[in-house]
Amino acid sequence: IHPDIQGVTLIGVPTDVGAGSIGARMGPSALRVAGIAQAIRNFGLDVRDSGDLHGPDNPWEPAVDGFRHLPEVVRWNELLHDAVFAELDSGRLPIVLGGDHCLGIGSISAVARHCRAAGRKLRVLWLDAHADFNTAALTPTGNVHGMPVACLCGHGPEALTHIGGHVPALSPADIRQIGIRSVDEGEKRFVHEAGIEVFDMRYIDEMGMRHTMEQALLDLDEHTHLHVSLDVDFLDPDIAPGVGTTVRGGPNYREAQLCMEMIADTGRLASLDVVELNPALDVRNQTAQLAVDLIESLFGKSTLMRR
Ligand code: 5AB
Ligand code: MN
Ligand code: MN
Ligand code: MN
Repeated sequence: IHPDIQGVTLIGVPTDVGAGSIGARMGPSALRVAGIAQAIRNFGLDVRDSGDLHGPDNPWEPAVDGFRHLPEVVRWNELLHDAVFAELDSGRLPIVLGGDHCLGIGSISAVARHCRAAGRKLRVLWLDAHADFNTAALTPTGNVHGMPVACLCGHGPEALTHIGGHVPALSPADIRQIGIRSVDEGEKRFVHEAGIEVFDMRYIDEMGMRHTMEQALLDLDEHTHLHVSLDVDFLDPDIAPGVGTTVRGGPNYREAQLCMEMIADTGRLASLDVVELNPALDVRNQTAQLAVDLIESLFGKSTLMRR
């Protein structure tokens, strides 16, 4: 992790207002049951669990003007933005326990705002089966968990794009997407147009996870804040069934571990989202346990002493 970090704060965000199925609201509990706090404490870090944020219920309504539950999505993200910004401001590494991936808007807009104020460069690693670059016009579902990257890049409703105070919160050049294997037709064109660097599964198949991560982590320096947004559906559904939107053909256990280990080696991790875990679809909490196992690697757990 980043050498300036004073401690780690867990922020539970029990909602699925942005998702296409309910259950991600139980994600924070499942991660706690899988022992996330103790796993990080084992590195000698000060870990504070700030409990859960309290936001609106999921009304489970159809889309209005291309969005499902927009007011509720906005509210949860405003709350999360403030919580993440406060933790970064006090020198701590926030871990967002989602909740669905619409929460990337509140979390990463706060990270971007912090980086602007602190004069840090920002690199966002978006680990996901999906590009999450839909807009109201492009979305086939209206679910805002398919839109956070577009919103962060300034394409979305004002109430979501301006949460961090600066529009756009991010430039496509700040983002690297890894593990992508399901992108909608219009979304595909828009990702290309925006110029986001995408390491899709074909790239990983052909080049390997090692080369992929070397490319995604290129040009980090001592001033870089590294944010990881881990959508659990990044992982192959054979090892991670507890997600609402499974897509076959994701990274296997060893590939995912290597990905985390190479991020750890940079020593630049400064914030993290763990999202889209849906315990209602899981088997004996195995997906939550796997997420905790991977987070241990992300924080530097390795088999042998490393030089
Ligand atoms: B996730 C889909 N592209 O927009 C859409 O899990 C799926 O945060 C989005 O990556 C998946 O609804 C969102 C079909
Ligand atoms: Mn996602
Ligand atoms: Mn996804
Ligand atoms: Mn999903």
